[in-house]
Amino acid sequence: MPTALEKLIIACVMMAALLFNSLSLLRETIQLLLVQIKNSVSGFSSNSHLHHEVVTQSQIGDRPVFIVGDIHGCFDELQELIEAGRKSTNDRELYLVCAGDMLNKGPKSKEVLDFLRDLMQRGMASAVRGNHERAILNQYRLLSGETDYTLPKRYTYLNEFNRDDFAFIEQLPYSVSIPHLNAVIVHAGLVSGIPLHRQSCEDLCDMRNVEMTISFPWGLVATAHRVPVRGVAWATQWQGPQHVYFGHDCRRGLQQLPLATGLDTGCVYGGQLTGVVLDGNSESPRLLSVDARCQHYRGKRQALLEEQNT
Ligand SMILES: [Mn+2]
Repeated sequence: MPTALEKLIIACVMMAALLFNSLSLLRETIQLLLVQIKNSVSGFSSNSHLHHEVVTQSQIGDRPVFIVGDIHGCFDELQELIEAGRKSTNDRELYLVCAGDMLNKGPKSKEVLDFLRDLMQRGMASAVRGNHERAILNQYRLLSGETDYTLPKRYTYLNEFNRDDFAFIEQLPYSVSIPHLNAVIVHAGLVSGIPLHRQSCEDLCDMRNVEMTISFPWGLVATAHRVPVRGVAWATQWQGPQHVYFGHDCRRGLQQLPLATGLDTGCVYGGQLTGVVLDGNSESPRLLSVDARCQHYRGKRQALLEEQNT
């Protein structure tokens, strides 16, 4: 028979376990609510299935998947990279997946859009949206809302876009999952430990870092940051189970981690356009890059450095 003291200890342990469980449940509920509030404030609908596309094995068939980083209107480099991808697979047809920021900054955004839409209509490609697609949609909203709205200089090329073009951008998902390859593609990043449908759409588009803090009574809490001043590169904290392929972080360039691959190698700034071939038959993913034809766009930071050097 347990003594009174032992009974008290058992009761205390059980109470603590109950309290811990309730707190975990409460934390999860609050997290979900916060994401929903964040998403709805940013104008995202609560239909998470619209945001997260799943591409099945039967859709892809035996085609190798070719995931390409930030294109930013670099149409010629994209064509060259796809050609290199085909050659590397003995001229097999590829299933293209773009990791966001396909448009803006570079010289041929309209050509990239038309090319991708054509591939998608033929079931040969998928793409996620990046922060630049989001910026284009913001411009479109302003354009359709205000009669005398003038596009800022860097967006004047959107005058060539028609309603269907914007509708195409609007339907792009925030993530593409390919379960049979254990792969998920997002533009910017993911917070480890949170299921896809509970992630903030905004963070998927523009996070770079994640900061882990311990707070009472929630325990370890992860916060995503767009500006990489606080925390560390999110990919270094990613625990899986899927391998994440992403873009958005050209300052860090090519990132090769056990469960995450960063593909933005700054083509539009005169760097390279990079893609990775995932072939269900072959052992390891194959990285391919082509050089930019020229420096299509000068980033703010780049311009500052050049000024300091002259
Ligand atoms: Mn981006």
